[in-house]
Amino acid sequence: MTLRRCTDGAPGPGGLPRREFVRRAAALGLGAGPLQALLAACDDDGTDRGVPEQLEGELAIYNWSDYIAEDTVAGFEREFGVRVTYDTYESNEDLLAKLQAGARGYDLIVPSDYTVRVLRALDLLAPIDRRWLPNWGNLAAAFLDRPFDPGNRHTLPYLWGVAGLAFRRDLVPAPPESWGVFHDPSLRGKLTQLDDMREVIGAWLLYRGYPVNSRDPAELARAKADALAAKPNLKSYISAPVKTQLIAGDVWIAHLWNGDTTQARMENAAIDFVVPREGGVMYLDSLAIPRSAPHKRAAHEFMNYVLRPEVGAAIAERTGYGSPNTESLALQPDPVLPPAEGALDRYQYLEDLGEATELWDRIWTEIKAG
Ligand code: SPD
Repeated sequence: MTLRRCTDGAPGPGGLPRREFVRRAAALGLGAGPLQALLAACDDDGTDRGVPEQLEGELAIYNWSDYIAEDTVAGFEREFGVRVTYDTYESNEDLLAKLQAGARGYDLIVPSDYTVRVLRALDLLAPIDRRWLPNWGNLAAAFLDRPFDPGNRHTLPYLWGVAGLAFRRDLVPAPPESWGVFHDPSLRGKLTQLDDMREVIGAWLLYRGYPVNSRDPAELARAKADALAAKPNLKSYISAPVKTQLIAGDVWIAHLWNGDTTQARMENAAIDFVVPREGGVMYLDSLAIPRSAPHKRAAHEFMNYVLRPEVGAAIAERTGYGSPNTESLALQPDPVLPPAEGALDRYQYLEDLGEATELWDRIWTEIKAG
């Protein structure tokens, strides 16, 4: 059993020396408030206890909304006798804010690629113990060993997807082709963009042919101007919950992820999805265990459960996203497959912005207030 002190020599979360923790947090653009919360993120008695042998009776999951099959949790509870509490969020920034505010009861979270990098840099994730994951071998190599977590020491690939445009084929005058569709005044009030800083500013950067992770103030100023020019046409910034408005026809074109669009299409066959010609954002979301998780053994058991072919397939089927599990893909009648080699250059991954996070935060606040 690993016993790692959090409090020796007044260190920060996860046993990092306090000065080193503050240095890394500042490099990530975190201000004084979040820093204080993170400095309080050790276990109550100041230790990280590793993974116990004994399966705990509880598990707290914090996941994106609409990102699991109906019976995944119930099946796990029944089989393992573990009581699960389940909360949802709508963006990586919501997840980060919650953890930064000192939330400590979660055992499993589902951060995206760039957010994993931020959480790892702050030493807020517990290492994964493969001893408890005999189903690990079901994962396709293409989804492992990504730059945000070399060697998958802290994450297990869960689902992948892309951001683009969901639209009502029967209501729009013509299928959208460009992120610039949000500038069309004839569609005023029928358009939404994701309530997600990285996706919205990222989309406007793509529109101008800039890198989606730009740190260049001039490029970011251009993206801000484009976002503000689109704003009068938007009904709102809204993420997954926009599905009901698309289904009802109150929204005709929504900046959305492919899987959520598929879920909406299950209710209304006139809903379609396109990646604009300027390109889209691709992502990989992963299961991870916060260092402060009280039930690490149950968290590992759930991870291993999700890795079962039939459980992973049910999740991918229900959510409409791509599974990184080879055995699950084999069970799906019409699985979402990664773009072909030649089409991959249409997509970019979001990366940790480091010190530029502050600038992006400021621009996003100004866009929302504008
Ligand atoms: N309904 C939940 C969809 C989850 C999407 N993950 C988003 C990645 C953001 N870059």
